[in-house]
Amino acid sequence: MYENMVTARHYEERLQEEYLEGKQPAFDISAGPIPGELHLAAGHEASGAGVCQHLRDDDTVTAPHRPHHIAIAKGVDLKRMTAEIFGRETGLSKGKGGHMHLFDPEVNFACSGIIAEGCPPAVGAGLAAKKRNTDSVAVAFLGEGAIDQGAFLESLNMASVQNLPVVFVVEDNDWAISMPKHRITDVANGARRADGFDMPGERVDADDAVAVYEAARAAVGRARDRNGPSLLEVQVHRRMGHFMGDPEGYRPDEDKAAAERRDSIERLEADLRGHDVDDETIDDLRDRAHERVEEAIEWAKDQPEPEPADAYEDVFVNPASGVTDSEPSVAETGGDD
Ligand SMILES: Cc1ncc(C[n+]2csc(CCOP(=O)(O)OP(=O)(O)O)c2C)c(N)n1
Ligand SMILES: [Mg+2]
Repeated sequence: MYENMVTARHYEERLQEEYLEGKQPAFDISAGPIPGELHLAAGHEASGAGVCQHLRDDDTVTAPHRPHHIAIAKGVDLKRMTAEIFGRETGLSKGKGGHMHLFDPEVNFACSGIIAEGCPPAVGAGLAAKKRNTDSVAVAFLGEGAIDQGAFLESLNMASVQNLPVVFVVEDNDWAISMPKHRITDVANGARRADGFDMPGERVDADDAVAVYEAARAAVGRARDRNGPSLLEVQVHRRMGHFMGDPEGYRPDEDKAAAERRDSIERLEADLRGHDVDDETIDDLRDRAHERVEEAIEWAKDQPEPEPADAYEDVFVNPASGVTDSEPSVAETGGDD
């Protein structure tokens, strides 16, 4: 988990440097090697690592617009993910998705810039696992700013009433762009929402990555054992602006300073030392993480850019092309659910 979290943090530090190239002095979002928005997840690492540690490649994960730490923890190909972020042809989506739309079918990972959008597909993956009688599970990550979306609440209900192997993970960083959590809900402990759907709910602090790991073990285990869905709310910290270039004028200095003080990576490192893990081992883990990041970034920057003529390829689908006469309809199969 430590290596994983250090990889995610270093990856974003490096992306930040690359992103800023050519964008200043007057911030030009379309300039530089990574054009467009970039939402960094520094301070969220323990959530991705603690949860995904329990997952296999055949388990599904959907993530929101702040996805890097989750994608890394799920085992998404780091080189192809980086090429995607740099808009290169060999990227996961041939450079057409960008950092909010990473998609890796090898490890069943997808993310979206539409908040709470990942919840219904995760429920679909859970339903597929149930119907196919496999023991795979699905996890939907979302931010606390998305908890009043119908897509989230309807997904909780569907997962509950169908007893599906789905875990919903709310990453509560107290902010939805410039909107503090207390202005969107009176329920400070979001895990209590689980009660309304008769499923277990737990709130855990990401300061302690091992506590996230333990809570996730219970939730993922429940799903894998076919005992139904769970809701996990993880208190994380947004160490950065909402997106790169966000001047954060709305945010009290002390709030940001507190986020910087509460670093789950430092704490996990201290825990490891407390368990007699020596400096050399910690340095090795860190070096390995840094090397992997450098390799991925170097590789991605060397990749070709897509041909402008291919801009529309794989983007639009002829709605008629996927439908065949032999495809049985739900009515024909009778679908028991
Ligand atoms: C359906 C929808 N509405 C609005 C937006 C615009 N939007 C992008 S991020 C965001 C706030 C997200 O906050 P949160 O879910 O807490 O995630 P965080 O950015 O804090 O990780 C909003 C409203 C969107 N992407 N999708
Ligand atoms: Mg938030």
